[in-house]
Amino acid sequence: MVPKWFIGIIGVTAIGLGVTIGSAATSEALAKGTPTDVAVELGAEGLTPSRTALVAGQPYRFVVTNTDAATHSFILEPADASNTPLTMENKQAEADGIATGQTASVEWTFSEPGDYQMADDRAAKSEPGLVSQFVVVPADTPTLTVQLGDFSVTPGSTELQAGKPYLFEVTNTGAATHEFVVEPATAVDEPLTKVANGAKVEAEAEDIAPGQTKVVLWTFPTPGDYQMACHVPGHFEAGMKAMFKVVP
Ligand SMILES: [Cu+2]
Repeated sequence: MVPKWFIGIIGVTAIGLGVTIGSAATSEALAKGTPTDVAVELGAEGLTPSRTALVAGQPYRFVVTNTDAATHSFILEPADASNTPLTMENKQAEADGIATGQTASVEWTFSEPGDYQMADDRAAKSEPGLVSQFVVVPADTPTLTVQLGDFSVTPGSTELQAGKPYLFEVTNTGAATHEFVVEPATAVDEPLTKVANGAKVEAEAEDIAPGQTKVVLWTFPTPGDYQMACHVPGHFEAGMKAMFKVVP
């Protein structure tokens, strides 16, 4: 017969252990170079990756799920290439014949920073939507670990440097869906913008589900006061903002 107080302690210890094991496993995994997952949906709407900015020299595993009615292939290649998968030793960055409902994975470490794309090139000629561009940043790019809670923003850093690219890794640690917007300190839902490859890009990541991580790569050309905020209705008012400075 185990006394009730003992069960209580076991319960608490188990929770404590769970958390400890969880975080220890994460740092150990990073040290050993266990790949970071990049979920990719290959659907009727095209290719939707969970991350659009990766870091050179770090291992990734692209977990590609085909939700479309047709069979597709998946390749990683330089931006604007056509059916030219990256190669490493005798390995090619591709997965062929992914049937409807199937998931395939491709593990890859990018040795060089640059502009890349993921594509189903065999279909790309008739379906240009099956291409999605992403960037690989140099290994020494500073990364900010941003946490979105219910209802707070933990910015990771409160002083950044102008003219330097930063990779914001934004994780939703809350129970509600959040978004991540970078804007001037006095603004409300006016994300910073830039033009990249002729298209307007906003400094934000929308629809971040609980537990999900999205990334935003941003360079601040102008010093000043800024904030990271969530503009899901009511969240900003509930405290979802964190101020930071960009110094010259
Ligand atoms: Cu929110």
